[in-house]
Amino acid sequence: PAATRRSDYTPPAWLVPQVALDFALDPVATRVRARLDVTRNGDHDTPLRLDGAGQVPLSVTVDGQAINDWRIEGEQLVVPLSGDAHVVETEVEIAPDRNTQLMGLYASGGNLCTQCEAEGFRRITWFPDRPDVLATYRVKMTADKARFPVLLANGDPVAQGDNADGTHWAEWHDPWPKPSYLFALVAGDLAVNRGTFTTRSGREVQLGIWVRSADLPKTDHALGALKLSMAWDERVYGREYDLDVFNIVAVDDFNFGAMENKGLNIFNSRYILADPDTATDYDYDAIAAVVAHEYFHNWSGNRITCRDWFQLSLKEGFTVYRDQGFSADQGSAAVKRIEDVRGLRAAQFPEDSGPLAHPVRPESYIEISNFYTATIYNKGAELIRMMATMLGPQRFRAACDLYFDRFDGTAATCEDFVACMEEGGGIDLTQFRLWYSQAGTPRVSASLVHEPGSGRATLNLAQKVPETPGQPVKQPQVLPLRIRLFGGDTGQPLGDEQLVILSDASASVTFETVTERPVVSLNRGFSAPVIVESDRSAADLAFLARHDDDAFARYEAMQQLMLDTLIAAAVEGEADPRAVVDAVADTLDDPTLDRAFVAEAVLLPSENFIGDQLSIVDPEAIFRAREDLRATLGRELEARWRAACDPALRRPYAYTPEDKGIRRLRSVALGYLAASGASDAPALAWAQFESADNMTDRQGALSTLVSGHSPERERALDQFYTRYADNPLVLDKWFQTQALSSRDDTPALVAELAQHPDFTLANPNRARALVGAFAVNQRAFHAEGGAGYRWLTEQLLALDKLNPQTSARLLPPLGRWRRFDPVRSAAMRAELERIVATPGISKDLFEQASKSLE
Ligand code: HT7
Ligand code: ZN
Repeated sequence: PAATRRSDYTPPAWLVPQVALDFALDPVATRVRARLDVTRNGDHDTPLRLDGAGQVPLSVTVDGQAINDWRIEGEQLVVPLSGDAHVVETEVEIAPDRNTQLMGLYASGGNLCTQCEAEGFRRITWFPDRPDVLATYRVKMTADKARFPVLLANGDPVAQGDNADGTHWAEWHDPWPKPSYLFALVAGDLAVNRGTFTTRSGREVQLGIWVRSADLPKTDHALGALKLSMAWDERVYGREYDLDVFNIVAVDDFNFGAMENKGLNIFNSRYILADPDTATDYDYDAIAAVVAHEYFHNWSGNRITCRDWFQLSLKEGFTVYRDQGFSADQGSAAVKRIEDVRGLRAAQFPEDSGPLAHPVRPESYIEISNFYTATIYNKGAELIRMMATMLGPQRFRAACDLYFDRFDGTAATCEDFVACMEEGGGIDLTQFRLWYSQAGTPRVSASLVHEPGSGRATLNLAQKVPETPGQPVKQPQVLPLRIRLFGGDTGQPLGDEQLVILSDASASVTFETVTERPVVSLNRGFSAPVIVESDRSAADLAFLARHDDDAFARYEAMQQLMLDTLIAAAVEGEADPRAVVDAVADTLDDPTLDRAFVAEAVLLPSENFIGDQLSIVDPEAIFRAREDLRATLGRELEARWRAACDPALRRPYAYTPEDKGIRRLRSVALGYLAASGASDAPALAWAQFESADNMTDRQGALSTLVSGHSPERERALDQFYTRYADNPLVLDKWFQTQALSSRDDTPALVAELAQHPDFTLANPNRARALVGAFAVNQRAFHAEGGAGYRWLTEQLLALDKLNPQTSARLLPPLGRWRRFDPVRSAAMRAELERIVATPGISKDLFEQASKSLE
């Protein structure tokens, strides 16, 4: 398949200022009539080219006359036009109920809905399906009234009526010009949770969360999050909502988390539905974050969209940065930052160091759906964060205002955004732009030299941006590093925090009048998304874990201490756990720390993260080293863990930051007790499981039991399954928890679960719950013999026939083959080769597999 290149961008030859769509909706055969007002863009004699996939035009007319000189070239309908403005009308028939890719118009749970980003609109009708063609849309939908009583589209409703044949119709109009990827409609039997929000200029907005009627009681949290988001965007960014209606619809079958269609967001139901019995604290937080994310797109994405898909991070990186800020403001900002950095390290760092590494603004793609990546989203957000750090809050806000004012109503580029940061912030970002074009995570080495005699301390810094596919040579990047010194004897800060901008390959920073032995706190708040390699001793790290006044840096010191111990144990076979045990004990004992922070700080780095630090990963050695340290911590601090999960301390469920922290620590403590081998651990976990009044405690207990061999394990799994057999989102947890088990027999159990009557690859959530979770279970996936690799490949090939996007997104664990021993490596490669050699695979899967082999 051919690649699309950023350098090939040309403006559209024809614009489409207005569109009218008329849908005769039916799951088996839907008729779509499209009326496009087209205008020539510039002086050229290029014909009109409309994109289409999976449909044949039943008719084509120009200015009301049927024409026959249209032709199909590849996936385009080519219409020769002579004048400068015409009305082009087409009619097509599509089959939503046969659409298993879930792109375009498809059926989910008996309802009809759309997903158009990135290139789904072309599966609905012929159109210049590119983000720089902005049109106003008028949409009429007709459907059977009994089956589809609710008809929704973008914008505001304008008219509706009944027909004599049992059908009804509704017309919607969206006054804001938008690209086709933001088009949406929904037809279904849905109930609504309504609310209102009055904007700061006095517009009353009707809010609606639409779900199947049985799910209505689970929508209050999402509605509340929507109102909070609307108020937050006004307060923090000065951005107000711009329509009279804002609807959200939840569907069970969805390729992603949610979609920001103008005025009609469509969500994966897992990011809407919540009640304490079925959703964990993690789910509640994720719902608020995704609701906020999609809402914030109304400005960062919809009012200002992307010129082309290479600019995807313009909207996604910025919007992630905005939703991270929103979530940080709802609870503990430090814990939120820790979670975000953990997510970045789990998903983006491996991507940036593997065969699929790409810049935040990529240069080419075969299938754009493969580029909705952690690099575009999360690293993109870190780029915005670094600019915000360098500008400071006032200048960053002024620069954002400039961007929103200057580019409102247009399709912009990453360069446009950076230029606004530069102009509005009064700063030169010439070199900073390398962050957009160079892939790879920079490595920073840091070492502090103290001369007690002169009182001078020198911090020597050096950076290296690693080689990545297609980019052998890199230039140094701009790294904003927040740094502070602490006195190693007193624990007191030595001077204020400094923002050091490292822009050369190496540099030194000098501190004067340092009379005490200094300990350096580096990259505080994770101010730059880099890997820091420092020569700080275990004692210094333990010191920072106790004394650093930056909560993130404190967490980071603890993680580094744990990591050093675990790597020594995995590689050399032994390590002294004393420093870790003491630091964990002190953290647990510190009454000034909030429990959510404590729960994060005492958790060991994941097996995958440990593996990411090693050039050759030995999954079994890593697992053993981690289990040994868990067991040691479990035994040595047993009384503390028992206190943290003492049932007597339980209070009735409440979704508050404090209660969330207590619950999180309770499950972490239960895990440590189980690891210690305490004979009553399964009984304690069972008691927590059985008596829980919320899903967080129940799932925490289940996860602990699932990695063991106690009779309580089977009882809990059976009870969980029976209790939630009718709840697909909770059944996903049942599958996922088992796929993440650390038991030896997990590969076999997972293969068995794939035969379970409730398992289906057709539902992306279910496929991700079992297949996706198994592939990131390092020990199980890489178990000797390569059965995990073969099983994943079979699932990917089967899924590819139904839903190429979802299949391609599950492939990356196979692409880590270079990091394993020759036997594993060869087995992984063989599976990638098998995928590439399979006739008829999608370009989605082909791109991921072939690039993983390069
Ligand atoms: N902007 C949305 C992206 C999205 C998507 C991409 C590919 C295929 C299906 C999809 N559904 C939604 C989601 C977001 O970032 O807000
Ligand atoms: Zn987004």
